[in-house]
Amino acid sequence: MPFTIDAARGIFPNTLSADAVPATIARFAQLSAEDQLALIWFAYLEMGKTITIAAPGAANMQFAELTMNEIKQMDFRQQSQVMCDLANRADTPIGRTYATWSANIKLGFWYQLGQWMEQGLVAPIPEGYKLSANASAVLQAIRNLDPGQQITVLRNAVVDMGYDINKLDSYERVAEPVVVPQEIGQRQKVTIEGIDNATVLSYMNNLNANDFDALIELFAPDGALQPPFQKPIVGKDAVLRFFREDCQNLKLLPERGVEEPADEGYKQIKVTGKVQTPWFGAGVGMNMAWRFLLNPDGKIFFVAIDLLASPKELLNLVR
Ligand code: 45D
Repeated sequence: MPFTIDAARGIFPNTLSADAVPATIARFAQLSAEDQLALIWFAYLEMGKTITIAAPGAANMQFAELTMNEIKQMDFRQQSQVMCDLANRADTPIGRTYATWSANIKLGFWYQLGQWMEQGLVAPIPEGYKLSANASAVLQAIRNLDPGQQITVLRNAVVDMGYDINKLDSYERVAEPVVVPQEIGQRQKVTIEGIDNATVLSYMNNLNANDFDALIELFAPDGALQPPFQKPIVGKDAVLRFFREDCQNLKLLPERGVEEPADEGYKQIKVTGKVQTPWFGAGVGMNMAWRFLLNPDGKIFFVAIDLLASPKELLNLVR
């Protein structure tokens, strides 16, 4: 086999991803739980002035409902404790339940808590709460990011909370049900300047249509997908599970790309463009790159998805 996954990760090495995101998350993780919660609250309020989060669907919220109701019954002191425990990744029953949820269920849970905090049903951040100097600096760093990077920081902060799932002996993952793929007649096809590769075009079109069964057939059996700021997910089963759990209702808006031969009959293709998440719709366009490595059969051996450092990177197609 000419390529390893590790070697494939290095294709198109000039691609500048938004390093400010993991750097900000690392600084955030050093803060006290109280500072973390207050900081997210302030960031969330500020962002809310310019962008709106879509309310999660009921199908999504039902999985968090028992826990949400439990929290609603508590007094303010207990509620604050639950939120701090989540930020501290403490080993508590709620922390363990939270750990089993998909990213979207975790986000829906916090969305609801945020609403209840505003309505006075859940303990608010104390009035006049003063962030530590470090926390203020992290908040300022978030203000300086572009909106696509800001929502990625928020998402990562939420996903990292709760007990560490790897420390649980056995558990069942909880994710929202998979929607039916969009009907063929309803589907729109993307066009990408400089790219006519059928695998890449089908990748975009199938993901946009939530057609994960067709999408996974574009991958080689040992193929891998690397989401932004993560390690590669390897093998068709694991990639399909990721699509079903984490990738529903995305909107991929690829714009341009380059295609060139690689060693031993492989082909490398870089595409740049925008991606929208159902949480923010057209309100936030994230600047993204896809770096594909196709095997000689035209199957995806590797694809990395990167959040780009700046809009300028959309035009960076150098090899
Ligand atoms: O702690 O080609 C309070 C892949 C205060 C698939 C709060 C992809 C207290 C392949 C405010 C209550 C997926 C990789 C908290 C493409 C507190 C592929 C609440 C890319 C936490 C293109 C906070 C997809 C709240 C991408 C409610 C890049 C925060 C998708 C809510 C990116 C934050 C999606 C939300 C992103 C953030 C979504 C809803 C970045 C959502 C972010």
